[in-house]
Amino acid sequence: MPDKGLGTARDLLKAGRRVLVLTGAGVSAESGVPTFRGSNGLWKTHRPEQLATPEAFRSDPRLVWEWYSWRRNIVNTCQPNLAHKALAQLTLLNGEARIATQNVDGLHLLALEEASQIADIDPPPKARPLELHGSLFRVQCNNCHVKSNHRGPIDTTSTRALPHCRECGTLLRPDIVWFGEALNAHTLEEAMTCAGAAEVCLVVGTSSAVYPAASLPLLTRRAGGVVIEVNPEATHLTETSHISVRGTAVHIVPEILSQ
Ligand code: BJW
Ligand code: ZN
Repeated sequence: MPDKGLGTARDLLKAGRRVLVLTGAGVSAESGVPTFRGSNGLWKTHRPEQLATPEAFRSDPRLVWEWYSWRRNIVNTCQPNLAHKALAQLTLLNGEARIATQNVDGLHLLALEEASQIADIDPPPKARPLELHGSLFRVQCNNCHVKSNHRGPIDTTSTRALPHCRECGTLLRPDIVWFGEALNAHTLEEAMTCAGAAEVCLVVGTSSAVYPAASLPLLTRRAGGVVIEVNPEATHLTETSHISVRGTAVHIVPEILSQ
């Protein structure tokens, strides 16, 4: 059974240099970004297989782009919260701490950019979050495999109006990892290496229902590290974590990372 100690979590995070932070939709919930599962989650009103699979995109790209455009518009109104900020500080100050996120909202990166600007330092490359499931603000060409940033509005009035590749004219897709698709091999490998080497794996705001992300804390545990979970509810990970702190990201994360 997991211990529920907030104080123990703080002590372990203070002592541990090698820290992997795995985050999910819950870390951005208090910024106003909807989660996927649960009573108010996106999957209550949208079926994943109609929107988050390559088959869905092939059969109705306009519907899929409408959904991503709607989510981009929501995220564009959101700001990093105190949990994103505390985690950005952690990776800025501790060169051996790393964030791996399942989120595609870019809020960890924004928090890092803001923290670096305030501190007037260039963030080290390793402070950049590993974005396991891609980004809402990047697009990808299935033909020439080029990825590019895309922040502007998406015209979803017709298939022809959707974004197309400048090089080859192919319809572009969101740079998101859909169900059944492989994660970027380098990103996943780096996350797995960090997980295996971590003294502490801090898991914030994820239901731990989606693989391979959900297996990262298990790698830490298997290698002798400690798993700390922060979540207002019990998850698939709760029983295997050493410490499970019940509470929201904004309430708990700054507290357990405070010196
Ligand atoms: C708060 C809070 C607050 C609320 N503070 N907390 C092994 C076993 C079984 C199945 C599989 C397996 N391996 C692979 C699979 C298949 C599949 C999978 O895992 N399926 C499961 C559902 C069973 N995985 C895949 O298909 C992956 N690909 C793959 O494995 O490829 C293999 C391959 C190899 C080689 C060649 C080809 C293939 C890809 C997974 C991609 C996931 N994509 C999605 C959607 C697209 C992204 C998008 O549109 O945004 O990513 S699914 C969706 O779930 C999204 C999320 O990133 C992901 C995780 O969700 P998350 O973040 O945990 O959110 P929620 O909503 O579930 O939970 C929120 C939590 O926050 C809750 O716990 C709340 O309590 C909490 N919370 N408020 C803190 N304020
Ligand atoms: Zn192309």
